[in-house]
Amino acid sequence: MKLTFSPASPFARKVRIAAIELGLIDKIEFVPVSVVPGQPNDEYSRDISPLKKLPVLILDDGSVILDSYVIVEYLDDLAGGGKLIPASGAARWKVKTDHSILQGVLDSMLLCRYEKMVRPKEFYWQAWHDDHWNRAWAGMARFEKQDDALSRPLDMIQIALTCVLGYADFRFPDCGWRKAYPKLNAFHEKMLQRPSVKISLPPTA
Ligand SMILES: N[C@@H](CCC(=O)N[C@@H](CS)C(=O)NCC(=O)O)C(=O)O
Repeated sequence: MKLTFSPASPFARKVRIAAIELGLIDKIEFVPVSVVPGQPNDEYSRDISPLKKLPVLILDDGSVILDSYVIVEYLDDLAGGGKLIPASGAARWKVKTDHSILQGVLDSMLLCRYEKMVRPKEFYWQAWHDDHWNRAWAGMARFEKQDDALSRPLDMIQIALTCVLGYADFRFPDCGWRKAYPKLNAFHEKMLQRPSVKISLPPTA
C-alpha cells in the first residue's frame, strides 16, 4: 500500500501513528506529495482524489481509501478490528463523534493557517479567522474536561487529539494551550513517551 503524505500534515500524522501502533507500518510506502491550497495539482486531482487533499491510501489494486479517518478504520480492520475504534455499541458512536469534533478542530486550525499564510493580505478576514480559531479552542476545551478520554487505553481519539496538540505547537506556538489546558498538557507529555508519537512530530517550524 502507498500513502500520500506530508510530514507537516496532522491528518497524515494520525494515519502514521495508527499504522505504527497497529503494527502495519512496514506494509505502507510513504509517498511525499505537495498539495497547496490555491494551486492546482491536476495529476493528483485526476488520479488520486478530486478533493486534492492528503493523506490518501492507495491499495495494491490501485483503488483509493480516504480520508484519514476512513484510512485508520481500514487499518484497524486489517489488524483484526476493534483495536483503535470500538467495534460496536455506544462506545463506537462516541469515538466516531469525538473524532468528528477533533477533525473539525483540525479543519478550523488549517483554515486559520491558510487565512494568514495563503490568502492575499488584502483579502484577510479577521472575523472569519477568529471564528475558526474559537471553534478550535472550544474543541480543545471539550477534551480538557474528558478525563476518561485522556486516560483510557490508546484509541483513535487519543491519536487524533495528539495530532491536534502537535499541530497547535507547530503552527500556533504562542497560542497558550498548555497554560489554558493543563490536563491536555499532561496527556500530551504522556503520549510523547510513545515512539510512534515522537517519531512523527512535525518538522521544526
Ligand atoms: N478530511 C481530510 C482532511 C485532509 C486535509 O485537509 N489535508 C490537507 C493537508 S494537512 C491538504 O491536503 N490540503 C491541501 C489543499 O486543501 O489543497 C482528512 O481527514 O484526511
